[in-house]
Amino acid sequence: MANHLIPPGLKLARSMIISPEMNMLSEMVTPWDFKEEIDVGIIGVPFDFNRNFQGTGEGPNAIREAFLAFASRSHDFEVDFSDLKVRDIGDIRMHPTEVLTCHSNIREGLAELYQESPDFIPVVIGGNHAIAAPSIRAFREGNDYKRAGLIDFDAHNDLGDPSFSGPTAGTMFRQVIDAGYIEGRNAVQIGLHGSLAAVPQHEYALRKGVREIPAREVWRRGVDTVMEEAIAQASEDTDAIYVSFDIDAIEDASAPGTGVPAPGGMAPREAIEAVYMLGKHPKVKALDLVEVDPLKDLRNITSRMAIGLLAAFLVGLKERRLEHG
Ligand SMILES: [Mn+2]
Repeated sequence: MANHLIPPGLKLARSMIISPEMNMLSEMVTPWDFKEEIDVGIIGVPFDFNRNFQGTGEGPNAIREAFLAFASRSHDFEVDFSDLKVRDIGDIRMHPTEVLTCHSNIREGLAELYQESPDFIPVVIGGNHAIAAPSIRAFREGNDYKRAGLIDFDAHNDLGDPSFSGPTAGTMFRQVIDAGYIEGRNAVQIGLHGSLAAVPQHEYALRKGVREIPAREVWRRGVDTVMEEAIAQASEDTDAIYVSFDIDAIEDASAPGTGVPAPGGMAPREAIEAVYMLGKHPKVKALDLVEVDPLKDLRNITSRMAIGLLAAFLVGLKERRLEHG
């Protein structure tokens, strides 16, 4: 097992829906033996250091539990992705007190996986959004992409100045843009909404060429149109796209279990369609799903939303495999 990786924090129990007619995700997503060639590897990052109380460290296990209610065929897309090999790689080991040790474990653990493993698409499950910085650094350092794009779904810019608050869940995109891992003109933020917008962060986005697509623009112009534009911008002169999905991009009522919710976000249907399009696109090489906080959740709505997104991504990926191999 690679450095800083420990076995999954939760082994999936057998689903209560036991039927030979259904291929439940809980049966399909088994632990990885680190040898088999796989399509998707799920990596838990139970990181939740923040100045206020959070339960995002419980996110990976809550999402693993939510697998129990899903099967591999999508009614909406009329696609069965049961022949994709999706494996649970395990969790990145966290340090109980040292934030920066957690960050370097994420960066080194993921970079090592990228370097040593055959091609697979990592789905990194947080954890709070701060993990996107070490995850993107690893994505760049562990692969030989010349340039990479970023598509981020979020209620907020997360482009705060780290010299004020450090490597938090509000500064990580500025960290990776300033460090040259992503060029601003290849970064797109989708689903921004509500009135919790910091003016200097918006100005930074304008200065660096980061495209902002508010949730309002998604419903007014349509998800297909804005996603085509987002993919075009993240693809221009790049050979890979990293997708980061902060669950707070979605309307509060459909994702209540998160730290900084705001009303008026993307509709679940729009988010599902967007992630499906990204699963289908050959340049998309990594996905993170962050900010699910089961301690704030209601009836696991938010964990199920996360699986809904993951399932749509897998549907897209299945279609990508059919088209491009
Ligand atoms: Mn965020």
